[in-house]
Amino acid sequence: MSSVVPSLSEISVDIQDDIAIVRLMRGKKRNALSDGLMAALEHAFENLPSSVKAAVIDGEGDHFCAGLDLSEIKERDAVQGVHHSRSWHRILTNIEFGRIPVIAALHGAVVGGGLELATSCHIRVMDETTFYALPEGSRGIFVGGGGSVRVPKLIGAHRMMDMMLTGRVYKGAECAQLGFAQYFESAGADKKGALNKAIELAKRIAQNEPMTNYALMHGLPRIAEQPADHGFFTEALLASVAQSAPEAKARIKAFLEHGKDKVKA
Ligand code: 1HE
Repeated sequence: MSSVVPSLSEISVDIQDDIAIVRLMRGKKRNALSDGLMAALEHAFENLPSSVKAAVIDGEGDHFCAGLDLSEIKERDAVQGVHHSRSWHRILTNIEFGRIPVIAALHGAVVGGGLELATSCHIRVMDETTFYALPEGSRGIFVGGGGSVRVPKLIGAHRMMDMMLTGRVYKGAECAQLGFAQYFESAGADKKGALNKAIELAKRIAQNEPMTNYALMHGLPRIAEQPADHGFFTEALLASVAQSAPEAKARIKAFLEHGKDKVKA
Protein backbone atom coordinates (compact mmCIF):
# COMPACT_ATOMS: atom_id res chain seq x y z
CA MET A 1 0.00 0.00 0.00
CA SER A 2 2.99 2.32 0.43
CA SER A 3 3.00 2.82 -3.36
CA VAL A 4 -0.62 4.02 -3.28
CA VAL A 5 -1.08 7.75 -3.77
CA PRO A 6 -3.10 9.06 -0.80
CA SER A 7 -6.42 10.66 -1.82
CA LEU A 8 -5.78 13.62 0.43
CA SER A 9 -8.94 15.46 -0.67
CA GLU A 10 -11.02 12.58 0.71
CA ILE A 11 -9.92 13.21 4.30
CA SER A 12 -10.31 16.46 6.18
CA VAL A 13 -8.42 17.24 9.36
CA ASP A 14 -9.79 19.99 11.56
CA ILE A 15 -7.52 20.92 14.46
CA GLN A 16 -9.43 22.52 17.34
CA ASP A 17 -6.88 23.44 20.01
CA ASP A 18 -5.62 20.12 21.42
CA ILE A 19 -8.01 17.82 19.53
CA ALA A 20 -8.29 16.84 15.87
CA ILE A 21 -11.42 15.89 13.95
CA VAL A 22 -10.48 13.53 11.14
CA ARG A 23 -13.34 13.11 8.66
CA LEU A 24 -13.86 10.64 5.83
CA MET A 25 -14.94 12.89 2.92
CA ARG A 26 -16.26 10.40 0.39
CA GLY A 27 -19.93 10.71 1.24
CA LYS A 28 -21.12 10.11 -2.34
CA LYS A 29 -19.66 6.61 -2.09
CA ARG A 30 -20.81 6.27 1.53
CA ASN A 31 -17.18 6.73 2.61
CA ALA A 32 -16.20 3.37 1.08
CA LEU A 33 -12.55 2.78 1.89
CA SER A 34 -10.55 2.78 -1.33
CA ASP A 35 -6.79 2.24 -1.23
CA GLY A 36 -6.32 5.98 -1.74
CA LEU A 37 -8.63 6.82 1.16
CA MET A 38 -6.86 4.33 3.46
CA ALA A 39 -3.50 5.85 2.51
CA ALA A 40 -4.91 9.32 3.22
CA LEU A 41 -6.16 8.13 6.61
CA GLU A 42 -2.70 6.82 7.44
CA HIS A 43 -1.14 10.09 6.27
CA ALA A 44 -3.58 12.12 8.39
CA PHE A 45 -2.80 10.27 11.62
CA GLU A 46 0.95 10.22 10.95
CA ASN A 47 0.97 13.98 10.48
CA LEU A 48 -1.13 15.18 13.41
CA PRO A 49 0.79 17.89 15.23
CA SER A 50 2.24 16.94 18.62
CA SER A 51 -0.07 19.54 20.23
CA VAL A 52 -3.02 17.24 19.45
CA LYS A 53 -3.84 15.06 22.47
CA ALA A 54 -6.95 13.21 21.24
CA ALA A 55 -8.75 12.69 17.93
CA VAL A 56 -12.28 12.12 16.68
CA ILE A 57 -12.99 10.24 13.48
CA ASP A 58 -16.29 10.56 11.65
CA GLY A 59 -17.77 10.35 8.17
CA GLU A 60 -19.31 12.90 5.81
CA GLY A 61 -22.98 12.45 4.87
CA ASP A 62 -25.56 10.00 6.19
CA HIS A 63 -23.19 7.10 6.86
CA PHE A 64 -19.98 6.62 8.82
CA CYS A 65 -18.50 4.10 6.41
CA ALA A 66 -19.69 1.42 3.93
CA GLY A 67 -16.48 -0.61 4.32
CA LEU A 68 -14.06 -1.72 1.67
CA ASP A 69 -14.46 -0.12 -1.75
CA LEU A 70 -15.85 -3.16 -3.54
CA SER A 71 -15.04 -1.74 -6.97
CA GLU A 72 -11.32 -2.29 -6.26
CA ILE A 73 -11.56 -5.93 -5.12
CA LYS A 74 -12.21 -7.41 -8.55
CA GLU A 75 -8.69 -6.61 -9.81
CA ARG A 76 -6.70 -8.40 -7.05
CA ASP A 77 -5.10 -11.86 -7.11
CA ALA A 78 -4.42 -13.92 -3.95
CA VAL A 79 -0.94 -12.53 -3.24
CA GLN A 80 -2.14 -8.96 -3.72
CA GLY A 81 -5.05 -9.79 -1.43
CA VAL A 82 -2.71 -10.80 1.40
CA HIS A 83 -0.68 -7.61 1.04
CA HIS A 84 -3.84 -5.55 0.87
CA SER A 85 -5.19 -7.07 4.08
CA ARG A 86 -1.83 -6.60 5.79
CA SER A 87 -1.82 -2.92 4.78
CA TRP A 88 -5.17 -2.47 6.53
CA HIS A 89 -3.72 -4.19 9.59
CA ARG A 90 -0.83 -1.74 9.61
CA ILE A 91 -3.00 1.35 9.16
CA LEU A 92 -5.62 0.35 11.75
CA THR A 93 -3.04 -0.94 14.23
CA ASN A 94 -1.28 2.42 13.98
CA ILE A 95 -4.55 4.01 15.08
CA GLU A 96 -5.17 1.52 17.89
CA PHE A 97 -1.58 1.61 19.13
CA GLY A 98 -0.74 5.15 18.10
CA ARG A 99 0.17 8.16 20.21
CA ILE A 100 -3.29 9.45 21.15
CA PRO A 101 -6.75 8.10 21.99
CA VAL A 102 -9.22 8.13 19.07
CA ILE A 103 -12.99 8.38 19.42
CA ALA A 104 -15.21 7.15 16.58
CA ALA A 105 -18.42 9.16 16.05
CA LEU A 106 -20.76 6.65 14.41
CA HIS A 107 -23.93 7.29 12.44
CA GLY A 108 -25.71 5.39 9.69
CA ALA A 109 -23.83 2.45 8.19
CA VAL A 110 -20.87 1.06 10.12
CA VAL A 111 -20.39 -2.00 7.98
CA GLY A 112 -17.63 -4.33 6.92
CA GLY A 113 -14.36 -2.44 6.94
CA GLY A 114 -16.23 0.49 8.51
CA LEU A 115 -16.77 -1.66 11.60
CA GLU A 116 -13.12 -2.72 11.44
CA LEU A 117 -12.10 0.94 11.42
CA ALA A 118 -14.48 1.73 14.30
CA THR A 119 -13.14 -1.15 16.39
CA SER A 120 -9.57 0.08 16.01
CA CYS A 121 -10.63 3.24 17.89
CA HIS A 122 -10.60 3.46 21.67
CA ILE A 123 -14.09 4.80 22.24
CA ARG A 124 -17.17 4.50 20.03
CA VAL A 125 -20.18 6.85 20.23
CA MET A 126 -23.29 5.87 18.26
CA ASP A 127 -26.79 7.26 17.74
CA GLU A 128 -30.16 5.80 16.79
CA THR A 129 -29.30 5.94 13.05
CA THR A 130 -26.22 3.76 13.50
CA PHE A 131 -26.32 0.17 12.25
CA TYR A 132 -23.67 -2.51 12.20
CA ALA A 133 -23.28 -5.32 9.68
CA LEU A 134 -20.64 -7.58 8.22
CA PRO A 135 -21.85 -8.20 4.64
CA GLU A 136 -18.61 -10.01 3.76
CA GLY A 137 -20.33 -13.33 4.48
CA SER A 138 -22.95 -12.82 1.79
CA ARG A 139 -20.46 -11.33 -0.68
CA GLY A 140 -18.29 -14.46 -0.70
CA ILE A 141 -15.37 -12.76 1.03
CA PHE A 142 -13.98 -12.53 4.56
CA VAL A 143 -13.06 -9.72 6.92
CA GLY A 144 -9.53 -8.53 6.16
CA GLY A 145 -8.99 -5.39 8.20
CA GLY A 146 -8.53 -7.00 11.61
CA GLY A 147 -12.23 -7.62 12.21
CA SER A 148 -11.81 -11.24 13.22
CA VAL A 149 -9.44 -10.12 15.98
CA ARG A 150 -11.09 -6.92 17.18
CA VAL A 151 -14.85 -7.45 16.73
CA PRO A 152 -15.12 -10.61 18.91
CA LYS A 153 -13.34 -8.77 21.72
CA LEU A 154 -16.25 -6.33 21.82
CA ILE A 155 -19.31 -8.48 21.11
CA GLY A 156 -18.08 -12.10 21.26
CA ALA A 157 -17.20 -14.51 18.45
CA HIS A 158 -20.71 -16.00 18.55
CA ARG A 159 -22.36 -12.70 17.57
CA MET A 160 -19.80 -11.99 14.86
CA MET A 161 -20.36 -15.51 13.53
CA ASP A 162 -24.11 -14.85 13.34
CA MET A 163 -23.60 -11.47 11.62
CA MET A 164 -21.39 -13.02 8.95
CA LEU A 165 -23.38 -16.21 8.43
CA THR A 166 -26.83 -14.64 8.34
CA GLY A 167 -26.26 -11.00 7.40
CA ARG A 168 -27.77 -9.91 10.71
CA VAL A 169 -27.88 -6.14 11.22
CA TYR A 170 -27.62 -4.69 14.70
CA LYS A 171 -29.06 -1.27 15.52
CA GLY A 172 -30.60 0.66 18.40
CA ALA A 173 -29.80 1.11 22.06
CA GLU A 174 -29.12 -2.59 22.66
CA CYS A 175 -25.89 -2.18 20.65
CA ALA A 176 -24.31 -0.19 23.45
CA GLN A 177 -25.24 -2.93 25.94
CA LEU A 178 -23.83 -5.59 23.63
CA GLY A 179 -20.48 -3.79 23.40
CA PHE A 180 -20.51 -2.21 19.94
CA ALA A 181 -20.23 1.27 21.50
CA GLN A 182 -19.64 2.77 24.93
CA TYR A 183 -22.05 5.70 24.33
CA PHE A 184 -25.52 5.91 22.77
CA GLU A 185 -26.62 9.46 21.95
CA SER A 186 -29.68 11.02 20.37
CA ALA A 187 -28.79 12.14 16.83
CA GLY A 188 -30.77 15.35 17.31
CA ALA A 189 -32.24 17.61 14.63
CA ASP A 190 -28.80 18.45 13.23
CA LYS A 191 -27.79 14.75 13.25
CA LYS A 192 -24.62 15.68 15.10
CA GLY A 193 -25.41 14.07 18.46
CA ALA A 194 -22.72 11.39 18.22
CA LEU A 195 -20.16 13.82 16.81
CA ASN A 196 -20.82 16.42 19.51
CA LYS A 197 -20.50 13.81 22.25
CA ALA A 198 -17.28 12.47 20.68
CA ILE A 199 -15.82 15.98 20.61
CA GLU A 200 -16.81 16.52 24.25
CA LEU A 201 -15.08 13.26 25.20
CA ALA A 202 -11.97 14.09 23.16
CA LYS A 203 -11.66 17.44 24.92
CA ARG A 204 -12.01 15.71 28.28
CA ILE A 205 -9.43 13.05 27.38
CA ALA A 206 -6.99 15.70 26.08
CA GLN A 207 -6.81 17.13 29.61
CA ASN A 208 -5.33 13.91 30.99
CA GLU A 209 -1.63 13.44 31.45
CA PRO A 210 -0.43 12.11 28.02
CA MET A 211 1.55 9.29 29.65
CA THR A 212 -1.56 8.05 31.43
CA ASN A 213 -3.51 8.03 28.15
CA TYR A 214 -0.64 6.25 26.43
CA ALA A 215 -0.33 3.67 29.22
CA LEU A 216 -4.07 2.97 29.01
CA MET A 217 -4.11 2.61 25.21
CA HIS A 218 -1.03 0.44 25.07
CA GLY A 219 -1.23 -1.30 28.41
CA LEU A 220 -4.85 -2.40 28.86
CA PRO A 221 -5.26 -4.42 25.62
CA ARG A 222 -1.88 -6.10 26.11
CA ILE A 223 -2.43 -6.86 29.78
CA ALA A 224 -5.79 -8.40 28.85
CA GLU A 225 -3.90 -10.96 26.73
CA GLN A 226 -1.17 -11.68 29.28
CA PRO A 227 -1.32 -14.36 31.97
CA ALA A 228 -2.36 -12.68 35.24
CA ASP A 229 1.13 -12.86 36.71
CA HIS A 230 2.63 -11.07 33.66
CA GLY A 231 -0.23 -8.60 33.71
CA PHE A 232 0.42 -7.64 37.33
CA PHE A 233 4.06 -7.04 36.49
CA THR A 234 3.27 -4.92 33.39
CA GLU A 235 0.78 -2.97 35.48
CA ALA A 236 3.39 -2.27 38.15
CA LEU A 237 5.83 -0.92 35.55
CA LEU A 238 3.21 1.31 33.92
CA ALA A 239 1.97 2.56 37.29
CA SER A 240 5.45 3.51 38.39
CA VAL A 241 6.30 5.28 35.09
CA ALA A 242 3.01 7.23 35.14
CA GLN A 243 3.21 8.32 38.76
CA SER A 244 6.81 9.49 38.43
CA ALA A 245 5.83 12.26 35.96
CA PRO A 246 6.06 15.72 37.59
CA GLU A 247 2.59 16.53 36.22
CA ALA A 248 1.13 13.53 38.08
CA LYS A 249 2.62 14.75 41.35
CA ALA A 250 1.23 18.25 40.69
CA ARG A 251 -2.24 16.86 40.00
CA ILE A 252 -2.28 14.81 43.20
CA LYS A 253 -1.06 17.81 45.21
CA ALA A 254 -3.86 19.95 43.66
CA PHE A 255 -6.44 17.43 44.86
CA LEU A 256 -4.96 17.09 48.34
CA GLU A 257 -4.60 20.84 48.89
CA HIS A 258 -7.55 22.25 46.92
CA GLY A 259 -9.88 19.31 46.23
CA LYS A 260 -9.32 19.76 42.48
CA ASP A 261 -11.03 17.19 40.19
CA LYS A 262 -13.03 15.55 42.97
CA VAL A 263 -14.94 12.54 41.67
CA LYS A 264 -18.60 13.48 41.18
CA ALA A 265 -21.30 10.81 41.09
C1 1HE B 1 -19.95 1.63 -2.67
C2 1HE B 1 -19.88 0.92 -1.45
C3 1HE B 1 -18.76 0.05 -1.24
C4 1HE B 1 -21.67 2.11 -1.43
N1 1HE B 1 -17.84 -0.04 -2.22
N2 1HE B 1 -19.01 1.49 -3.61
N3 1HE B 1 -19.46 -3.13 2.11
C5 1HE B 1 -20.72 -3.45 1.75
O1 1HE B 1 -21.01 -4.52 1.27
C6 1HE B 1 -21.75 -2.37 1.93
C7 1HE B 1 -22.24 -1.91 0.58
N4 1HE B 1 -23.04 -0.70 0.68
C8 1HE B 1 -24.33 -0.70 1.07
O2 1HE B 1 -24.89 -1.70 1.48
C9 1HE B 1 -25.07 0.59 0.95
O3 1HE B 1 -24.37 1.43 0.02
C10 1HE B 1 -25.23 1.37 2.28
C11 1HE B 1 -26.22 0.63 3.19
C12 1HE B 1 -23.91 1.58 3.01
C13 1HE B 1 -25.80 2.79 1.96
O4 1HE B 1 -26.96 2.67 1.17
P1 1HE B 1 -27.46 3.94 0.32
O5 1HE B 1 -28.78 3.56 -0.30
O6 1HE B 1 -27.42 5.16 1.17
O7 1HE B 1 -26.34 4.17 -0.81
P2 1HE B 1 -26.12 3.39 -2.21
O8 1HE B 1 -27.06 3.93 -3.24
O9 1HE B 1 -26.12 1.93 -2.03
O10 1HE B 1 -24.63 3.78 -2.57
C14 1HE B 1 -24.28 5.10 -3.03
C15 1HE B 1 -23.08 4.95 -3.93
O11 1HE B 1 -21.99 4.45 -3.15
C16 1HE B 1 -23.28 3.92 -5.03
O12 1HE B 1 -22.49 4.33 -6.14
P3 1HE B 1 -23.14 5.13 -7.39
O13 1HE B 1 -21.98 5.40 -8.31
O14 1HE B 1 -24.19 4.21 -7.95
O15 1HE B 1 -23.74 6.38 -6.81
C17 1HE B 1 -22.69 2.65 -4.46
O16 1HE B 1 -22.25 1.74 -5.45
C18 1HE B 1 -21.51 3.22 -3.70
N5 1HE B 1 -21.07 2.35 -2.61
N6 1HE B 1 -20.96 1.24 -0.69
C19 1HE B 1 -17.98 0.67 -3.38
N7 1HE B 1 -18.60 -0.63 -0.11
C20 1HE B 1 -10.50 -5.10 4.54
S1 1HE B 1 -11.72 -6.14 4.20
C21 1HE B 1 -13.22 -5.33 4.46
C22 1HE B 1 -14.29 -6.04 3.73
C23 1HE B 1 -15.53 -5.23 3.58
O17 1HE B 1 -15.63 -4.11 4.04
S2 1HE B 1 -16.78 -5.97 2.72
C24 1HE B 1 -18.15 -4.95 2.98
C25 1HE B 1 -18.31 -3.95 1.87
